[in-house]
Order: sequence, then C-alpha cells, then structure tokens
Amino acid sequence: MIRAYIGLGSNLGHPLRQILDAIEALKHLNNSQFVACSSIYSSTPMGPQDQPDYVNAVAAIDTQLTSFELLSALQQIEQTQGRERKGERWGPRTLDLDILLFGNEELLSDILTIPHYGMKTREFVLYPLQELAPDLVLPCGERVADLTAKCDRNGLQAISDKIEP
Ligand code: A4P
Ligand code: MG
Repeated sequence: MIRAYIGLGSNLGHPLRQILDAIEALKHLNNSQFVACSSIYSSTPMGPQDQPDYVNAVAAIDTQLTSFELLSALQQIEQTQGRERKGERWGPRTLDLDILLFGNEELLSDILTIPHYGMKTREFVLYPLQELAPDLVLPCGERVADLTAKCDRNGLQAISDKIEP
C-alpha cells in the first residue's frame, strides 16, 4: 500500500456538499483504504478574483492503485460530480481532485506531475496537509511544517473538524 494525499477543491454548485460527497467517494475507491481527511476550509480564490470563495480539504488514502490509475479514478469522481473543463486557467469548478503526493514518487509526465506543482506554496494545500501529517517530509527533503510556516494563511479558515473514517 502507498500513502497518497489528495487535494480537494470546489467553488461551484454548493461547494461544501461537493467536498463531502467527494470524501464519501474516496471512501469507496477500489483497492484503497481511506485514512482520514483534514478539517474542511474556506479559502480566497487563487487566480481570477471574480469567482466565489473555495472550499478546500486534503485527504489521505492508502492504495494499491498506480498513480495513473488513481488519477483516472479521481477524474471519474470529478465527472460524476458535474465537472466541466472550460479551459480557463484557475477558473471556477464544481470539483477539483489533485494528487498532491504519492508515497515518495517523483514523476514528470504529460498527464501527471507528482508532487503536485503548486503544493509547496498554496495555503489551502499546506495547512490542511500539515493538520493531517505534521511530520511529513516531501520527496525533495523539505518539511511540510517548514513550508507551512512560510506561507501566509490568506484568509484560510477551518469550517469543520477533521474527518476520521
Ligand atoms: N495533472 C498533472 N498532475 C496532476 C496531479 N498531480 N493531480 C493533469 C491531478 N491532475 C494532474 O487538470 C489538468 C490536468 O492536470 C489533468 O488532466 C491531469 O492530467 P484539471 O483539473 O483539468 O485542470 P485545473 O485543475 O483547472 O488546472 P490546474 O492548473 O491543475 O489548476 P489548479 O492548479 O488545481 O488550480 N483557489 C483556491 N482558494 N482553492 C483552490 O482549490 N484551485 C484552482 C485550480 C484555482 N484557484 C483555487 C483553487
Ligand atoms: Mg486539477
């Protein structure tokens, strides 16, 4: 089993509901075991500001899937929850599921980059990740706690408690 961390984000179509439904879907992923989910957070949009605030969280799973199989399973969940890809960079979405970390895997391919390219500087990734795994060290050797300490909260606020299985 490999421990993977997944970033969840939504700012359309009742975002809190989208995140809770996605957590339920992650609990039923094939060949995987749900470990825990951080608190759920509200966050200020990164990118275009004329869009609603986001709801974000980070979940941990243990999985026997490969990283590519996991990506495809996550994209299926996004589709089920009405994700439309409109091509606008950092535009609004019903559900975005990103693979943040996949064990210690480092991967750079056309369809998958691991660790996720933005995770080291995004408050809505780092704070929930640190809550789930305070001692975590990235494959590059950097500690999540150190990255979080350098990252402004930018209005990030917990709106629920941590979710255990
Ligand atoms: N892809 C490559 N690596 C990965 C990975 N590690 N995990 C590829 C998931 N997908 C990965 O993704 C585009 C392609 O990235 C996928 O087909 C996959 O092959 P997408 O979900 O279609 O596009 P996207 O999410 O719109 O693009 P991007 O650049 O990943 O957006 P971001 O960086 O995820 O930003 N503000 C707040 N407060 N909270 C947010 O969650 N999210 C975004 C989206 C903007 N602003 C935000 C938030
Ligand atoms: Mg994405």
